[in-house]
Amino acid sequence: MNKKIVTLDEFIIKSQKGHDDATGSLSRLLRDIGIASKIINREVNKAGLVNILGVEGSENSTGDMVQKLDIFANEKIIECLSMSGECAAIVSEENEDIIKLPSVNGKKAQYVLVMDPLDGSSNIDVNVSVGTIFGIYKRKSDASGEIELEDCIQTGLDLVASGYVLYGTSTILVYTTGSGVNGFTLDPSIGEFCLSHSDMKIPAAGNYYSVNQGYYLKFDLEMRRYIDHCSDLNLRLRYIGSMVSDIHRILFQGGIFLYPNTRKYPHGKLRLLYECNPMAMIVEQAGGKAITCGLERILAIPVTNIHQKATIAIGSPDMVDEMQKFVERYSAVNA
Ligand code: AHM
Repeated sequence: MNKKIVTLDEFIIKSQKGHDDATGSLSRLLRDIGIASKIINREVNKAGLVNILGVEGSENSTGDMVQKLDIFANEKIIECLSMSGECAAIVSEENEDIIKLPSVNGKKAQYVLVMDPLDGSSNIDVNVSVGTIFGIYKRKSDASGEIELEDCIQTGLDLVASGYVLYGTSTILVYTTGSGVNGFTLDPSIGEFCLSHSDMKIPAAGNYYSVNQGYYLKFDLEMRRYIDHCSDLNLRLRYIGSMVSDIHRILFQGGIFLYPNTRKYPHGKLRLLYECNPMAMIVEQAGGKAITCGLERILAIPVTNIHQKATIAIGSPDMVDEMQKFVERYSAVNA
């Protein structure tokens, strides 16, 4: 007998019953993100056919070359979230400043979205998977007033929801509202995200490690020693150059993803607010760990700037713990 299909919308409404979000506004916000993801998926799948490939030529707020699909994805999410009036503001990797959304029908929006609309953008032109990363905060300031910076620079521990969409061999949306992690695969024949992975749990350890080996000589001693250890264990190196794709594999099969500091990126390359924190919430909810290469818990790092960067080691708990031991043993700080 065929298993009953549970769509993302049905799942969100059903899980809302377990939350104090009686107004349904978080549910509507999550559904808006699902809609935007379907639109982005359609364009990602035909990017080679329409004129949205190639480098736009501009640089984004953190100095990366912007691909046209980045801009398309950014604009679609902003457009979709502007319609329901549930979101008061958006922080995006593609925008230097906070995007304040106008009120809809006088509604006092309670939520702020932080996002990387298209992560792994260097992969777009070569048909390698990319993803959308998002996090949702409840605003701290009074909903009748202007959005304030404090509404947007909350620590990861204050996230009410986070998720990602991976546009790969299939398109999967994975999210958490703090009570476990669930995955929904897009069924193009009905245009719905359908529950495909319930209550996802990361293996305690795995056979994969994911790091840009090309920077090996630029890493600190403790990171080089840990990477040597992974190699000595004959772990398999898998690095796609898209954080969402690399961490998605690790979430399913176990392993560790590392983006340490280098001379080029002394504080790491990945952004804390809309890349590291949402992925850390998901991995922790699935039983994993996420720390900086300086051993701070990612979700607890104070956020002072919306484009702040962080180093990251994220994945299976036993492997993150082992990496921590290498840092404690070889770090110059402890020498
Ligand atoms: P992007 O926002 O320009 O795509 O940069 C983020 C990406 C991550 O998805 C990925 O993990 C990392 O950059 C790869 O960086 P590198 O090419 O330095 O290894």
